[in-house]
Amino acid sequence: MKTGLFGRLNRRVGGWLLAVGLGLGLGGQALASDCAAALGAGARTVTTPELSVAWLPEPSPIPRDRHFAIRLRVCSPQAWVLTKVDADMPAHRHGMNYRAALQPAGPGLWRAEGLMFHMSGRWRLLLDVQLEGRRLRLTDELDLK
Ligand SMILES: [Cu+2]
Repeated sequence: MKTGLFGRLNRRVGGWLLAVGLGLGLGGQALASDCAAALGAGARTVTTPELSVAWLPEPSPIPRDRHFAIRLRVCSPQAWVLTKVDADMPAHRHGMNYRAALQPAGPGLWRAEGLMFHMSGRWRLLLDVQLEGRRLRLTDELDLK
């Protein structure tokens, strides 16, 4: 069991290092910025070697203690599907008090509704994607005032 866990962690770390390397390259930046541009000003992007996910909260910036939605776009040559949007506060070891509802909103587009960040501090957005049985979790962190 332990070797399996460490194996997965090692692969994840390797993937992140590769993602950082690509992100520094012009190609990775172009892919990420194209992906975000389609969502509008203020969109953020999470990039891995295989895909980018751009996301834009509505309203933006994210309000504290109020429901908000997120428009998301998955950019990849492959047909990755967004399967779940969630968030937590790693430093506090808790998640949201609400479960986000996720709906397709066009080719490569999704909309998550019903999120709420109920306190100030560092939140981590959790984006689960799937491609033919392979699953990846992408994360993005932001500070909420
Ligand atoms: Cu907290």
